[in-house]
Amino acid sequence: MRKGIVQLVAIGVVIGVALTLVAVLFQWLPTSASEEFDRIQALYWFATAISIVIFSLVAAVIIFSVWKWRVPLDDDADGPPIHGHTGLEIAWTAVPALLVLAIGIFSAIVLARNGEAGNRPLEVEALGQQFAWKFTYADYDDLESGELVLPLGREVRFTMGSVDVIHSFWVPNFGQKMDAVPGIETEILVTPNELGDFEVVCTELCGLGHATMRAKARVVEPAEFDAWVEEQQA
Ligand SMILES: [Cu+2]
Repeated sequence: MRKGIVQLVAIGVVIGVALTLVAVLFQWLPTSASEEFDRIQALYWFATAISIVIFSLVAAVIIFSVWKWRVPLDDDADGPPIHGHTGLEIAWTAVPALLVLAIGIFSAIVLARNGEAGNRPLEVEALGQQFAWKFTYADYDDLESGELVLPLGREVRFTMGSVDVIHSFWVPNFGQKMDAVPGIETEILVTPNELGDFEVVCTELCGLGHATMRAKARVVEPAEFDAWVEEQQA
């Protein structure tokens, strides 16, 4: 019995370590460049850690059972009668319920925080048209730009619109994505927290030129942003 438990745990640990390596050594998600994506990634790792533990446990029990309790091919006898185990059944119902609840609460918090517009976000309208994006800065005399330039650390509220078909605004590194639908105003919040060049991608098949519907997103220091605005307005 004692030896069996040690073997079972050992199998579980080996599976858990292998899965952890697969989760950590490969880059599954784009590098985060926004506060919103940081929260989403925290949630992702929380759910992944829980999944690894549960999967390792279940797989270890299955492998151990197949290894220890396999009957010979010609054994047609009935197995021993099993009458269940109330404690075990309560545990395997309660524990997953609590884990799902924890993931649900964590998700609700992330969703609420990511949808919370702060004090005075920078307003940017992202207008989709086959096959380009146009960005309009309402706070700066409706300055228009084909390039998306954003100041570091300032919350941005994107308002999406489309003049023809459905498009979808997505910057993979911001972790936020929203459809741009003709006749409907949709919005999304992004707080860039990394400097650099990123890509704006249309992620809704919108016609023959869909694959080319891309724009550059550039996150710069606030001072550099002000200089850019001045230069554009001049
Ligand atoms: Cu498009």
